[in-house]
Amino acid sequence: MKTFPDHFLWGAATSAFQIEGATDEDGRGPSVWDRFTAEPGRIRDGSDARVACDHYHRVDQDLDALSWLGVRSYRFSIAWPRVLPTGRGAPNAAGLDFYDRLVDALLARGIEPFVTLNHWDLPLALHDAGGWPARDTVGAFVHYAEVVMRRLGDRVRRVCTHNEPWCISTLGFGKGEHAPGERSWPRALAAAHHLLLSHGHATLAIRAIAPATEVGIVLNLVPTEPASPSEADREAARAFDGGFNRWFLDPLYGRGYPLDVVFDHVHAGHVPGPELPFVHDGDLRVIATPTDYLGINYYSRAVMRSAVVPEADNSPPTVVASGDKTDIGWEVAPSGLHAILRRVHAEYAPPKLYITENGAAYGTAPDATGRVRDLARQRYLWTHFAATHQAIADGVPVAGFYLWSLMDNFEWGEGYTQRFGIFWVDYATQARLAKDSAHLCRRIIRANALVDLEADLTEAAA
Ligand code: IFM
Repeated sequence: MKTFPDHFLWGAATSAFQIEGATDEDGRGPSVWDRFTAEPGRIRDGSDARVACDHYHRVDQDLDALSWLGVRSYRFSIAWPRVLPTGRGAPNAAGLDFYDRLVDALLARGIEPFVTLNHWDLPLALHDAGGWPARDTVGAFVHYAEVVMRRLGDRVRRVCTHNEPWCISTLGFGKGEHAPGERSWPRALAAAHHLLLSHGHATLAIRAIAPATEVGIVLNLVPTEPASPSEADREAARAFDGGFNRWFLDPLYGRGYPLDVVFDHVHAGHVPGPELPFVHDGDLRVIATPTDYLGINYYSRAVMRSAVVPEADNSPPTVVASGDKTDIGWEVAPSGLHAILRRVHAEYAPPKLYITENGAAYGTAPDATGRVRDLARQRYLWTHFAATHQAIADGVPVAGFYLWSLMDNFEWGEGYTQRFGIFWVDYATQARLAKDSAHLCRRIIRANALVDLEADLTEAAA
């Protein structure tokens, strides 16, 4: 059997806005996503996250699910507007208390908390004062990081500054698909820079408060290849890889912004010249502050053909993808996970890597017996575990794997139409139900090894 390293950190992941609900309880302020979901036409099924999975009132039940699963760690995000309702100033005691209790409850169960500070729910007041395109938001984020770490830093050993800055900047400000729904490349680029800059400053601030805590950032990375060896397809792949992956990896690892992509933006009229107007002296040094790990969220790859302009969605434009796709339209490509892990290790060498998210959207519902036979998700996860195992065998220092997601939840612009959970959520009753994939993960986590999938499926079917 293929075993994983001792102390491999098996985990499950969620984010506050996607599961908590209770958006106007206990002093929580509004976030940019509360406003976005209230705007007609923004969310595919017209839904919002005011209730979501009602996790705020069902924490114990969800912690029971984590204990049953046997994970060693739980990655969750803190809602900035719950802690600082207007983004600045004095903390809301009830908000901090909620996460304090969550951390203690996890530790009491032997589960390590992995805290994400920013999983997209920027306090609305901060957005209205300029938001991520404004440099002032950098200081506000550092203040928020300090408030959280002063309270939780004695118990939280892993913290992440931002989740997927590409989504916040590109989907939020460039393509208009996520909050705040703008379509302005100059503002998207400024937002991306301020996210990175605030990551660097917050990393330093967190270290000063909690020196024993691992600090890092989480990027969604998409391995990219040309559809053919033609020069045009290779150029399309270069541009996509540059905007999606290198725009974030290069500055984080001390190389500054990739010049080829800067010139793409100059050529497109997004910035006036090779000098990016929002970059001040010293910024790049701060952004490149060394971190303890890089978190990688992996879902799919991109195969680029020149005639197709990468279009707006959270998925990579797998323009010539053959084979299976998940319900959300993303190609199933476990080889891409192996490829991106190897590449990041070879080219950027973070001291440690976590797969901070991986999972698949399939709508498989409970059958007449109440069982969720989500075979496709089981195959998806198993093949991605296998790709991870191979990368570790190749020498990539992958220290953990977090399933996305613990339970079905509010999938941003897709509303509740996409189910990523290994637990089914019945939104009418808020009942949770372990899918077959949850049972498979439980066996794999217990064995700390890749069980034989086909034998496992036969056994489970018997
Ligand atoms: O649900 C999201 C999550 O919030 C961020 N990473 C990708 C997931 C699936 O789209």
